[in-house]
Parts: sequence; structure tokens; C-alpha cells
Amino acid sequence: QTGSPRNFPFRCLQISSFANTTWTRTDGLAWLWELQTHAWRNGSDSIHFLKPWSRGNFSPQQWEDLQHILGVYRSSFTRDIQEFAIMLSKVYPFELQLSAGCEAYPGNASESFLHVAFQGTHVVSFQGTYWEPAPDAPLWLNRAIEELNKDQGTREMVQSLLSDTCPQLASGLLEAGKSELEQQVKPKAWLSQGPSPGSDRLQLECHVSGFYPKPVWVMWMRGEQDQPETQRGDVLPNADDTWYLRVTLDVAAGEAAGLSCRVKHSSLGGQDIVLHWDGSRSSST
Ligand code: C8P
Repeated sequence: QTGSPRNFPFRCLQISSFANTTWTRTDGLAWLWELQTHAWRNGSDSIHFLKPWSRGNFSPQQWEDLQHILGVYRSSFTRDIQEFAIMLSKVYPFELQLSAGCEAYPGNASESFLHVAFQGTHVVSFQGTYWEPAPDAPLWLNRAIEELNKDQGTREMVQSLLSDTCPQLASGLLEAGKSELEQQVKPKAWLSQGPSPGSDRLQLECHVSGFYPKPVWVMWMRGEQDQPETQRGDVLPNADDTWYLRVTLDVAAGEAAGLSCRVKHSSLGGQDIVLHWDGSRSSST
């Protein structure tokens, strides 16, 4: 995995909650690959820069312009959605999520997207120069889309944000944050005994934490033999941009001795971490 130029998608997310006709909130966040770069909190006028390199290669003036566009957008969005809710008789509460971004490819090419979800389901996308319904979108959305498409000013702004601003910002961020994105952080691993799954049975836990990037391989083994009953949890985020994973195995109490947990991660350069279950700890009740 060396030498080949990698692509890192840049994603801007918006989460808007409409609790009732008067209470709403909108938060935004931006990610370059696995790293959060920006936050845009409800009630705050400014974009928060979460990394020393979050300004990328934009000038203070460009950030100010962008902040202004977003400030106008947030209040217009809230107003427009409340009007749509009346027009389409939508019942509160509801959630809207927007995901927009781009990925730069070698040779100045880039691909952008903007998708909208209503109650967690994809309903609208921006394609080329128009708003379009998602393939299985409910019919009531067509009226909202028709309204949105009448606003040429917004369509032009969205188009230019997606095709110019986004790739420009993403490539500047990528350049400035490259070393952090491509860093390798080694996991620490430890074993513990989980809650007993039944009489004469043990739950062996293998914890792996502090690694970056996210892909990791963890298995319970007997010698060279993978234990297929190994149960893998979700890879969870730590607060410092590293990851955590817990992997368990339920075994008969008498069979715990001789088991080990093996961890493979890109940071370890082939030197897997292997932790042996200490048979003496399984004898306790
Ligand atoms: O503010 C604007 C244009 C900027 C749009 C930026 C979109 C960014 C999306 C995003 C943000 C964060 C993370 C991810 C993605 N337009 C609003 C103001 O527009 C006025 C004029 O009408 C324009 O012609 C122009 O002059 C503009 C200049 O400032 O001022 C406009 O009101 C717009 O409609 C706001 C909402 C746009 C997004 C609509 C999403 C569609 C959701 C449909 C779901 C329907 C569910 C109904 C319950």
C-alpha cells in the first residue's frame, strides 16, 4: 500500500432537528477521511477549526465569505423547511440530514455529491444543476423539489460550492493535513474476563485501542487456528482520533488455556500483537 496516490473524500454533514413549529436546531460538521476538521454549531456564527491545518489554503477573506454564505443559508433553510412542512402537511418532529462533499482524483478531476435524508431515508440529491428526487422518494416530495428548482440563484450557488469551492478546499486540506492523515498509530491490547455467559463458561475479552487508521484484524486463536466463534464488536472512536475494538470469545471454562488474541494492524509492520490467555485466571469463579 505504498506509493500509490490515495484519495481522501471530504464530507460536510448537516443535522437539523425540527421538534415542533418553533423549536429547531442545525449543526454542521466536516470530515476529511477519518478526521473531523470543522464544526458548525447551532447558535454559533462561526465555523470552528478543529485541526491546526483546518484552514487549508483558504485566505481569511475566503473563510469570511464562506461563513457569511452559511449564516444566510442556515436561517433560510430553517424557514424554507418550516414552509414546506406546512405546504406538505408534515407532522413534527422530523429530522433532516444533508451530506455533501467531494473527492479529488489525480489530474485535477473531482467528483461531488449532495444528498438529503428525511427521517433517515435518502429523498433528494443535487445532480448537475437541479434538485432531483431519490429513486424511491415518496411522491409528496415532488412539490418541494419543484419549488426548490425555481430558485436559480440557489442552484447556481450549490453548483459552484460543489464544483469549485469543495475541491479547492479539499485539496488544500489534504496538502496541509497529509502527514496526520497518513500517520500510523500502534494499538495497545489487553485481555479481561467478561460476564459469565453460563455455568462453566467464560467470556474472554480482547481489547484493542489507540490505533489509526481504522482497518484492523483481531481474532481469538488456538495456536495458528482462528476461532470462528470470535465475536467482533463495532470499531468505536476514542476522543483523540484513534479507534477502539473489543473482540470476545465464549468458551467452556476448561478450554480457555491455550487461547490467544492476535492483532494485525498496518502500524505494526507485520509484527502482530499476540496475547496469551493466562489459564490461572479462568479457574476463579
Ligand atoms: O442559502 C442559499 C444558497 C446556499 C445553499 C448552500 C447549501 C449547502 C448545503 C449543505 C450545508 C452543510 C452541509 C452539507 C450541505 N439559499 C437560500 C437563500 O436563497 C436566497 C435566494 O432565493 C437565492 O436566489 C440567492 O439569492 C440566495 C443568496 O444568498 O438567497 C434558499 O432559501 C434555499 O432554499 C435554502 C435551502 C437549500 C437546501 C434545500 C435542501 C432541500 C431539502 C428538501 C427536503 C424537503 C423536506 C420537507 C419537509
